[in-house]
Amino acid sequence: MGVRLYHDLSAGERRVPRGTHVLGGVAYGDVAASGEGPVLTVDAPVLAGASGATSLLLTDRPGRCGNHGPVRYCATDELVFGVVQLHDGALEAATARAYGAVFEALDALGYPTLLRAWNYMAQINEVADGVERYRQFNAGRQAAFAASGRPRSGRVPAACALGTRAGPLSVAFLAGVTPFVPVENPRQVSAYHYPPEYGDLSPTFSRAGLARVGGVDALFVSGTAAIVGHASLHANDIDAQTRETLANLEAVVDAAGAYPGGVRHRLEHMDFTVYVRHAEDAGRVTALLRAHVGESARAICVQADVCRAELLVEIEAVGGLPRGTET
Ligand code: 3EB
Repeated sequence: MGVRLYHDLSAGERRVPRGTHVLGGVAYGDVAASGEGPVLTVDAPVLAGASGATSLLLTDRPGRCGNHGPVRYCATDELVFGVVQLHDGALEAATARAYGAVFEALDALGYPTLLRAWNYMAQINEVADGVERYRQFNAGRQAAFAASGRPRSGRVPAACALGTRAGPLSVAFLAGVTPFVPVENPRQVSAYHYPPEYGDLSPTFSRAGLARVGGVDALFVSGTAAIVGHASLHANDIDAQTRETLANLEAVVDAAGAYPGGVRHRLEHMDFTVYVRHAEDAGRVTALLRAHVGESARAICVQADVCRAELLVEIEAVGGLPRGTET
């Protein structure tokens, strides 16, 4: 079954192309809720001209949708997209519960391979009970991977983790039945090998995942920032952080293309979600992105806190999926 990526930059009601169905997605800012498909609503303002934006995966036939515990999902024969939101007064425990629920759903439904996760939480850089909330999230996430018998390094999903203005811990995921190829960035220490200075338990994600989705070779590039080795670079310099981020994106896409039998993706043909810590940086970041990948670059731009306090920008990308267009 065909799968398409639909980046909708309009607020208000979603109008998906005729003859397509929402497998799931993420909605930012001011978007009207809709009953169809599991779409995670994220309380983060959309910038650069729009007041709301939605990133959806569309299928040409309706999926089988339902609930498993706190997880809402829609599935095709090869893929399942799901969302879970849990109140997170105690973020580490809430994260372990959320991921535990995701893994239970995947086991019950028969989709063993978690390919991509989107993570959002309020006050991501605040210290609560002596530990930064992002670090609590990492501890809960890693514990849940271990508890489900999944690896905590190597074959781990692509991901992103961002701060919202308010709201519960919110996780969306895409999983499948066949293995995917995890991709690392030669310029960066793997996040699952970050040293303890960034938290006692390291983040459980790959820099990207190559997967066969809807009959095409898709590349899901994780949230990418101005980190080289394991260090954040260019404090307080949005232009330099953006350029470093673009260099990292190029390096990941290159690394993905080096796999035998792998398809070469090009940044020029990918779809982006840009997260800026400060709304006033949106224009600079999107200008630098366009200068790098072309004026027709398709980017959703969102104001969100990034998971290290000194990072001002994070960019994620999807390649290979055909684009849904409005009819
Ligand atoms: C980094 O490279 C920046 O915790 O799931 C990027 C993508 C980041 C995913 C995650 C964090 C995550 O470490 C932050």
